[in-house]
Amino acid sequence: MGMTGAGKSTFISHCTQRPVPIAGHGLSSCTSRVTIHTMRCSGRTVHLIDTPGFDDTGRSDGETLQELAYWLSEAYARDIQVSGIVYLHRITDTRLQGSALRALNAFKSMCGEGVYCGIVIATTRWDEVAPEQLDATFERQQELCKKHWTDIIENDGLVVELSSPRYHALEIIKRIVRKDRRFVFNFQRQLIEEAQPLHLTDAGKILFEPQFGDYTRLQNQLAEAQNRFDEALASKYAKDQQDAKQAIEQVTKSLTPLEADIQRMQHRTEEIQKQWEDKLRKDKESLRQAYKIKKEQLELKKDELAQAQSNLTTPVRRERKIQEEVDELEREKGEIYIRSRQKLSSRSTETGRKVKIMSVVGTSLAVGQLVAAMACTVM
Ligand SMILES: Nc1nc2c(ncn2[C@@H]2O[C@H](COP(=O)(O)OP(=O)(O)OP(=O)(O)O)[C@@H](O)[C@H]2O)c(=O)[nH]1
Ligand SMILES: [Mg+2]
Repeated sequence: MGMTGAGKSTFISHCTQRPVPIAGHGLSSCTSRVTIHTMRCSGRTVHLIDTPGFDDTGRSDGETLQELAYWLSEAYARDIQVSGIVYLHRITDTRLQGSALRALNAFKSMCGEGVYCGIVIATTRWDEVAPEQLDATFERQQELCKKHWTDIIENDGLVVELSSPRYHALEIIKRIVRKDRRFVFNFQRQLIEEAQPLHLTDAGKILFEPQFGDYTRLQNQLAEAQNRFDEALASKYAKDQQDAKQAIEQVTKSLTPLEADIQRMQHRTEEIQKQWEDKLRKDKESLRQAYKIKKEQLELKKDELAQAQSNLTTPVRRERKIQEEVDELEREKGEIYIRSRQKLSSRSTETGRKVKIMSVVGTSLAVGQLVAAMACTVM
């Protein structure tokens, strides 16, 4: 877990030795961001779950928390527990305040103190620290440990510098495997056992505090503007009417997107599950379409290449260019295929929630094999 851009996907890529998937190629249309990546470590199969980060410009925190709620409640319903949490933090960020601090506090509340011992805070971007800034950067990390991470450290959580990213990433995974623990998040208990809507969970309260503040303020402004408009109507004074109307329009413009977010936060688990299963189905379809299109493009390009090769007058340069295009299409098609296998699938709706299986598709295993693997290694 961690803020957007902290290095979560890169961390996973160090572990699995696969490239970080690039957005685009029909993948950008996917709403869901949680992906599963499988690796072997110390003779065990390890499933790494990549999560979206808060404070993403392309998406509200409400949607991100909702996706995490979906994934965590699905896992809880199936008795699948997390063995460890890696929280990524960019050490080059000079300040921890505002939305970043709120996201950290929401993360801590999501875990709950009982899970702190399973947290490894991994600091990234050490390669960007100039030698003359190293001391100051270590000091900053110490300050973070004292000020913001103390509770995690006091409860046996760990802070690791990813200065040799691949080596340290693997060491972290080895430690988690060695400890062989299973955790239930505070967030999971609140969502499922206490049936709390998102905004009343501890994490939701922290994360949405500013939105609720803005919402109340805008609603008051709207009521005020509405009163002014009514008064202007009664006085029949055209300029006042015009001004009040403009104020109403302006407030409504800011209020509408907030309202959608607020509504999302008030959802309970069953609604979230229904919505996300629907989104996953749509994602699956859009990936299937993207794969189909890429395959057709590839076949056409291959035909073009065969024709160019059989035609003796084709310049070598042209033939090479078409070959490059074929290679690129092959790569893109392969990427879509891998990506579709890293997605949570919507199989859960087809199989029913009572069956204790994990509704995921792994990177290198068939669904059946992965389900068996999850049953053995994660439960
Ligand atoms: N120099 C440097 N760049 C890094 C490091 N870790 C990640 N990056 C880069 O930072 C950018 C963001 O990294 P990601 O791994 O995609 O970040 P993320 O946490 O998955 O971000 P979201 O998926 O948006 O939540 C990428 O361009 C990475 O190459 C690091 O240790 N050093
Ligand atoms: Mg990522």
